[in-house]
Amino acid sequence: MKILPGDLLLIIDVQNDFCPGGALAVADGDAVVPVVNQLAGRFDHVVLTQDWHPAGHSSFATSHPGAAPFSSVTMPYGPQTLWPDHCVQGTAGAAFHPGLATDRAELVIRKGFRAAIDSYSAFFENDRTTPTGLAGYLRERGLKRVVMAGLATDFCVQYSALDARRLGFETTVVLPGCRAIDLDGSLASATAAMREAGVALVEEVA
Ligand code: VGL
Ligand code: ZN
Repeated sequence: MKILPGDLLLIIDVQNDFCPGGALAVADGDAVVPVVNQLAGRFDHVVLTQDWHPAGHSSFATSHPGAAPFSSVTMPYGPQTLWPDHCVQGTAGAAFHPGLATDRAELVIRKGFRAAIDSYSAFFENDRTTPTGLAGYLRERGLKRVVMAGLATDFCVQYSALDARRLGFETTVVLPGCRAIDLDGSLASATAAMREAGVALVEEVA
């Protein structure tokens, strides 16, 4: 993969709760750590996202009496999957994986920090309209391409990649640096949707 000075590496949610042993563990999630670390050393610009929910967040099944984790509800902004409690602000589960090389990151975008709305994408909350500011950051700095990896392929990576395309950025997802939750075929539909939207899916890191 050729990397240019105007490229930004966006590392999505490489946090303890998404790794084996975590509250919302993604199978083999920690396998992305060496891949993203190697990538981070090759980019001039590295940005991290961190899922960062208040206790009692509305995306937690425990906030909806009788609702099971991984079921879906309708929120004022649209459908929302309900998750086990995860990435609660300040907890060990919300911390970055201890092996993640964070030193070269110039910005950390925290998302999902408002109780009433979730945020999968690094660019918009789940209403698809409330911005995080990342698009402005990229534009002000003249960065043209976003290269992504992290967790989970079919949720936060997919939403970030589709939004990046919608905003007009060249977008690449490095699949060996991603792992999926894969709920009811969500990995296959995410891959298809990203390809359809013009996201470049890279199968090899080198
Ligand atoms: C994520 C579900 C809930 C993700 C975050 O990082 O993909 N998935 N919160
Ligand atoms: Zn979350």
